[in-house]
Amino acid sequence: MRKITTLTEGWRFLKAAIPVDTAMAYAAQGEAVTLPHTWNAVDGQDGGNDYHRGSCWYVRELTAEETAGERLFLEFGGAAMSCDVFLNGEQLCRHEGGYSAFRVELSGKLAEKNVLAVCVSNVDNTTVYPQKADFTFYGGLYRAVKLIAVPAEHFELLKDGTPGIKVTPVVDLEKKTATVTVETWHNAASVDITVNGETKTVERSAEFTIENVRLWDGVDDPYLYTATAKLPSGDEVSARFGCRVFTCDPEKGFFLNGRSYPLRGVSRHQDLKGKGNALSYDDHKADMDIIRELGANTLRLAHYQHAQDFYDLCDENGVVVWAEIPYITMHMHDGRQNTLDQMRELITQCYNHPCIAVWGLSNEITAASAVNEELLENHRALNELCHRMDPTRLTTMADVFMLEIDSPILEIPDINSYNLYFGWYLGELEQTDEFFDEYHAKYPERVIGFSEYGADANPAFHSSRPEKGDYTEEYQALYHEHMLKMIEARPYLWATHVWNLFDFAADGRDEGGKHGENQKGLVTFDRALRKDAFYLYKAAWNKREPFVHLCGKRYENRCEDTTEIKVYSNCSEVNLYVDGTRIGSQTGRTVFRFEIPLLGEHLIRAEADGCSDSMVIRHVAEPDESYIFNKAAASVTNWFDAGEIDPSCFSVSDTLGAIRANPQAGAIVDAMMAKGASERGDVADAVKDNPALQRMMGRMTMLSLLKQGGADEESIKQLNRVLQGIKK
Ligand code: GCB
Repeated sequence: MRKITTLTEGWRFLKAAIPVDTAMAYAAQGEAVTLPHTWNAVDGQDGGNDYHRGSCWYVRELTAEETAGERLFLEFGGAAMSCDVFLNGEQLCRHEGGYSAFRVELSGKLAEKNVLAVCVSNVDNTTVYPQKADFTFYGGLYRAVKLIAVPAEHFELLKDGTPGIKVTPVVDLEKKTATVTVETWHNAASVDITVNGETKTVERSAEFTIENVRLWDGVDDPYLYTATAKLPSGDEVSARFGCRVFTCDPEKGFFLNGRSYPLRGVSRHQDLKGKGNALSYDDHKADMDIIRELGANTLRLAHYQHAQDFYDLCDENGVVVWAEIPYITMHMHDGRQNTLDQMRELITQCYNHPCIAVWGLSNEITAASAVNEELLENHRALNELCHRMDPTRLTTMADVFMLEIDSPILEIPDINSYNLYFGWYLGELEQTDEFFDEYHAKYPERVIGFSEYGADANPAFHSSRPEKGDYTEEYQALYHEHMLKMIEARPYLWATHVWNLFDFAADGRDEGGKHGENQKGLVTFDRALRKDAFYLYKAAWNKREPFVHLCGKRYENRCEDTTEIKVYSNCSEVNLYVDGTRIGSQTGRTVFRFEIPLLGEHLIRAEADGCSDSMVIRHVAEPDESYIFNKAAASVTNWFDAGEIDPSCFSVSDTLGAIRANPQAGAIVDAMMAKGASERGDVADAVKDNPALQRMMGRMTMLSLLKQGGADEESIKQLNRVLQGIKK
């Protein structure tokens, strides 16, 4: 029998990079903490990019009885980012990588009274990923630590945090059977393996056939089987598994069990306001409930290995998962081994989860690194490792928008995906459509997906004329309306993932009225508020029960005489009532728009298929200033709309490409941009040398580019005056 004790209580935390002896001597003066714990729950979320990155200690007494013939191990569910474990002052192990589990043996090392001292570090370095990304790299013992006692004959515990059992189901859809291979690792002479009521006694591995197999069929029926392995000593492990077939077609997209099953969903970071990454099972479960409500059938679990509890929840709820390691943004010359270690652990620890469809090799790795032989070799090594360890799954990669589509790196993983933020950071919404059309036309035989897209929104900000960069809830909703249509028109996209389901901690960010948050979430960081865009996807994806949602509930004070009322619903007909009177109905799909006169305060109610939603809005004389984040930019918009522009001459409303096509106008703009770049000391050469970026900027309006670059109103007006002097 295996005895497992979770070491939750009794820890002392010392926020100091001190030697082990000092940590042990001063432990009593440390802060009493319970696990899971991170030291960045507050400073990692409040902006300033100044959260504590260093080495800290967790110390506690360990009174473990070592029974004769037993072996004792410690299991760390996650220690971010690197960890040194000491027992009574002696170092037992070092583990590098903050997101995978590891174990260490204690047998024969225990005294009567013991001190366990664990040094955890999230200090920046050049060998352990991640080092460059926007999310907070929380430090801490943020997952469970367990003491495991097993008999002398037991399943392997040490090798890469293995569960000791590996289950590979291969399904024959025509015959409705599954051949299930169960492999085990242990030090006994034989093992009893049981699958579906049948037990086989073998040395290491056994094969089973399941007739009339019940498939793991995505969100509709995620049926799970269990394989159990038991040694004569009584040590036992088990793994749930699912019988399913994943395939991808370059023209038709993703298939589950032989039927078309477009993967449409979101990404998730594992953190929460006030808690950092130290989440409880209930926190994970609450997130999964939101995902179920949304109706997503896929999750990209970014940008690292998530908690086993969460992969379990995905198994149980039929959510198809993209799993990945934090090989992100910037390749590190000395980080190669760490990428391989993290991938080996990810696959070893997560192999049995039926939810996982693909292994992600890297994310936007060319954002800050050149595509050179070293980078290619690292990717080839990772790709080969994945295929060697797991021939049943595909590999993929999340590519940054400026990675040329003919880059050799795209040929390494089995399938690809792009992160595109046209319509947010740079470029216009439509450039997304054009990008995929061009890619698909050029490489019709390649499988391509959309691994990230999103726009930040602070639900305090509102506008009736939303535009890129205004952080309004309305712009985020419009952005996603465009993307939803774009996606629905391109069934070849094997998977699409909104970035992100939840706002998350990015301590280096300070934008959109909040410090330390990336606000691209469809739901706020504390999970308390679903932004309007959440309901757009719910309307498109959740087929389970009818619902109707009125957009703009937080946009109460409006100064227009006629206002748009927008409704998201999964029903085909929506009725609208103003102050109790039905003013009309619309039939359609997902998005329903009404125009109503705004005279005073009105009670608006939308009804569809027996459900309803209501809100109060009112007419005000002046715009409500509290709704505007960037007041300067908003005034440029107003000025720009005033009709001061002569369309027969150039202006800031022309695209950079059109302006550059005219030698005189082009020279003025180029000189101005070069000056701006040198003043900012920015990566002008990188931009000049990047054809994809150049093409993309060429399609943007000058106004959009200037606003993006933070130009003030006066310089925009000045350039416009100059351009207006040049005939087209
Ligand atoms: C990306 C990154 C992601 C960021 C996101 C953003 O491309 O992969 O980690 O959070 O952009 O919001 O800028």
